Amino acid sequence: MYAEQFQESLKAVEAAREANIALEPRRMTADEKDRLLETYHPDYRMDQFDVLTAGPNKGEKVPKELAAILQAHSRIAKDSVDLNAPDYDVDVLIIGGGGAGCSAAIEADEKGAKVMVVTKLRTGDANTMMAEGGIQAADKPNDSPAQHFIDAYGGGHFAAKRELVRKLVTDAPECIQWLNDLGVEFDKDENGVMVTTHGGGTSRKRMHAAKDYSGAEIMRTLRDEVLNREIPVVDFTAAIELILDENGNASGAVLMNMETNQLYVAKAKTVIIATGGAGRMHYQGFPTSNHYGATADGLVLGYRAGAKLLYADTLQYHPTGAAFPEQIFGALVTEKVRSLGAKLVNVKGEVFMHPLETRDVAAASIIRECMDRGNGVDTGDGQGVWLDTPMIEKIGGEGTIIARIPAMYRMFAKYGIDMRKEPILVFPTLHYQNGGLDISLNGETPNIKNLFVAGEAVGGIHGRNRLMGNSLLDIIVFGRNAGRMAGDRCKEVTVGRLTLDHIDRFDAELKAAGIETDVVSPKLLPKYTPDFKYVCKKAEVR
Ligand code: MEZ
Repeated sequence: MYAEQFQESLKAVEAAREANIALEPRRMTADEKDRLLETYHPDYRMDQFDVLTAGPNKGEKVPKELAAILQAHSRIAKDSVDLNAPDYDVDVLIIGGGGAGCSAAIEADEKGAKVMVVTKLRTGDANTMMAEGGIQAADKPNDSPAQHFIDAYGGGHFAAKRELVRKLVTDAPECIQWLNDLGVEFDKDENGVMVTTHGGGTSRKRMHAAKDYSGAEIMRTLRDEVLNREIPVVDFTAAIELILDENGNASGAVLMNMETNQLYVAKAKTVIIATGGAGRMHYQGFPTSNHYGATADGLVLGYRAGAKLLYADTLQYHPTGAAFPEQIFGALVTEKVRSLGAKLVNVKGEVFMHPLETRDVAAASIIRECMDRGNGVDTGDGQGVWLDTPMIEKIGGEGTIIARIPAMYRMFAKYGIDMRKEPILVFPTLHYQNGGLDISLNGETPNIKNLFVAGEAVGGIHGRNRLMGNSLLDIIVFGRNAGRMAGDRCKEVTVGRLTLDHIDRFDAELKAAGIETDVVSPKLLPKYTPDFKYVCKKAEVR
C-alpha cells in the first residue's frame, strides 16, 4: 500500500493499464540507441573515469574507484611469508567459491587433480546466488546456437571475443543438461519439457529458470556436488596476492584468514581466479544488486601480477533495481518480470520504451525519463519509474506472479506492497562487471602461464553489454572449461622457486608513474560508514 504522495500517479497508471497492455511499443533504431547510450548511460560519463598510468593496461580508462585499487599497494611486503614452507600444496588452486569456482572444482576433480577452493566468505556467497531470472541455452527446435550467437554478440555491441561467444553458445545446451543431471530443479511443463521465456535482446525464448531463484538453485546444486566429492574448501580465507615462480608462471597465492588476519602460503601448479564481480565498489555512487563480497579482488590480484584487463571500463546497470522502499534500494527486480509482460511506465502512466530492449539501453532510457524528461516518480529519496506488475496477472492469468516469480512477490509483500495489484518502483542498479581479465579460449590469461580465470572476473565474453541469463551460463561453460584445462595442465607442470617479486616491481611502476597512494588492495569487503549515501539518490545522475 503506497502513501498519499504516490496516489495521483498510481491512478494514472491504473487508468492506462488496459491500453498499455495492448500497446506494442516499437524498438529503438540502432542510431537512437547509440545516441541514448552516449547521452545517458553511466559508462559514458567521462568525469567518472581515470586513465591508468601503471600496469598492463596503462593508457586505458577505468572507473575511478577501480583505478584506485588497481594502482595501489599490496597488503603485504614480499618477505611477509615464508615461500619455502607452504601451508598447502595442490594441483589446482581455485580462488572463489561461487558458481564458476565450484564448476571448475568439479571438473578439475573429475580429472583426478588435487583441488582446493579458497573463499573469503562461504561457498555460495557469490553473485551466482543472487541471480534470479534464468540461464540461456538454445535447445528448442526453433532456436540454434548460431541464433544465440547473433543475439549475444550484437547485444554486446560486436565487441566480444568471438571465439569466447562461440564457445558460450555452443556449450550451452550440454551445460543445461549437466545441471539438470546434477539435480537443478528447472521449471518444466506437464510433459517434462523445460519452460523457456524471452529476456532483453533475445530473439527466441531460451531462458531456462527455476522460478525467480535460478541462481540460488544452481548454486545449491553445485555446492552439494563439491561437498559430495569432498573437495577441500577453505572458507573465510581470502587470496590477497598471487605467487609466481621464477619463470613468471602462476604458482599459488598468499591467503589471509578473514577473522585472525593470519597469512598462509598455498603453492599450486595452476591457479584459477573465480572471484566474481564488483558491485560493492558502488561505481558512480550506484546501489547494487551484488553480494557483500563483490569488490573486484580477482582483477586486482591478476593486474598486479601482470595480467591484462579487457573492457574494464564497462559496467552493467540492471535497469530494474528496487527504487522503493528504502530498505531494498538497489535489490534486483528480475528481468523476468518484464519477460512475463510487465511494462515500464512513467509518472503519467505512459509506456516510454519497449520493455525488452537490451539492458544498457533500458537503463539509459529510465535515466533519461527520470533525469531529463521530468517523468520520474519522486520516491522521497530519489527517482524511479513504475514497473506495472499487475499486467502480468492480466496477461498470464491470476496466480502467475506467485507461480513464476514468488521471490519478487515476497520481497515487496514484506513492505506491504502487493505487486499483483499495485506496480512497483524501479531504477537502475549496479549489477555486473562486463569487463575483467583477458583470457584465451582455454581460459588461461595470455601473459601469465598457468593462470586461468572464470566467471564474472573474465572480460571479453559479453563485449560491452551482457544479455540476461548469459552470466549464469558463462560461469558454467567457462568454469567447467577452466577446471578441465587446469586439471590437464597440472600434470605437466613443475613449479620453480616461488617469488613475490612482482609486488616490488609494481611498486616501482607506481613510483615511476608518480602515483602516491596509501590505498592497499584487494579491498576484500566494502566499508559502510553510518553516513554512507548512494550519490544517485540525492544527486542527478547526469
Ligand atoms: O543474467 C542476469 O543478470 C539475470 C538472470 C538477472 C535477472 O534479471 O534476473
